Amino acid sequence: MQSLGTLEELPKEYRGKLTDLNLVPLWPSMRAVLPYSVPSRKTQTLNWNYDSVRPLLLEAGELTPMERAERRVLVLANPGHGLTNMQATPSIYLGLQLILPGETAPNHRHTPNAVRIIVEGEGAYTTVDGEPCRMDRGDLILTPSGKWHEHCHEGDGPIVWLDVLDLPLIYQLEGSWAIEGQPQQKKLNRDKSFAEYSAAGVVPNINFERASAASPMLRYPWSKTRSCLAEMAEHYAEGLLRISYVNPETGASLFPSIGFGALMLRPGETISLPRRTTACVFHAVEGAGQLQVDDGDEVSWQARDTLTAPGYTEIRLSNDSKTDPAFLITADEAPLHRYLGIF
Ligand code: GTQ
Repeated sequence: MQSLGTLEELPKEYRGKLTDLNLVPLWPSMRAVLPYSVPSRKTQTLNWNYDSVRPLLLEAGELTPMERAERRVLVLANPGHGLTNMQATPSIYLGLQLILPGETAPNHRHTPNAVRIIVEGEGAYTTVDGEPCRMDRGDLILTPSGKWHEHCHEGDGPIVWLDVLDLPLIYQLEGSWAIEGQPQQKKLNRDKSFAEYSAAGVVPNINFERASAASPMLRYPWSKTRSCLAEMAEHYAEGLLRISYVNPETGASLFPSIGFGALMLRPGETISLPRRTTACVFHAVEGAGQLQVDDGDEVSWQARDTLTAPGYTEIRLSNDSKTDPAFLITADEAPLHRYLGIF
């Protein structure tokens, strides 16, 4: 490959004239933006160990009342992207959110899409456009772009969940904004959308109309996902045990930007995920093990930890236990890569 001219080779005076007119020569930066064969990746392989983060999150509960936070969140910022940019991967934002008993994170809606993955605690619910979605460990609660949502906690201990948003992408597109609303009237006692879609392959047909492209199901309980993976394991003695979370009407990913899935590792198993273009997020729901990216160092993880790995790599995950399975929820940018034709 030919080496290209550098900035320093250009006369200082010429560079100054370019700058004055807001011009930049391409060739000195050409290889940086179009590297040969493999893209440059800022996403670092990381584990945010929950046991380390939890005390700081609880301290935030003492330091900052809800009125002064609105959302009491510690953002899992991948240093490769710059801590203040709040990116776990190029387009995925991750945050651990704490609500204490009796607190409410007030009603609002915004353009970014969000999923909550419940990490610890019980007795909380998120009301999404009037529908209270209960939040149990490992559940996915969807608040698609534009839907009102407020989080309430009527349980005893703290509740913590992982927020997964396409905020970095929407922000980059200069499309990120929010509005506050009055507290929601709970129109229902429980999540209707889950009742409607609680049986696989069965969808409601009561004055039924597909009103929106967003997934109509707002809560994906972990108990269902776990039993599906466990039953799959009875049929497959080997091979990846993996599911995708989809819109039950269309089979599309939950959001156009982020795809969600879950993996089961059999006792003692090491799996290798095929090399793909997209960076990936892992949240360990059960078990403990190792993650290795290409020939890099191994990172240990345990239940409730959250990890990231860059794209274009081979990812190996292993289960430390010889007796029990391990389960991880995944999030990646595959839908966006597919749409853009770069997957
Ligand atoms: O719960 O609505 O972590 O609006 C970041 C922005 C959570 C939320 C975040 C948000 C929320």
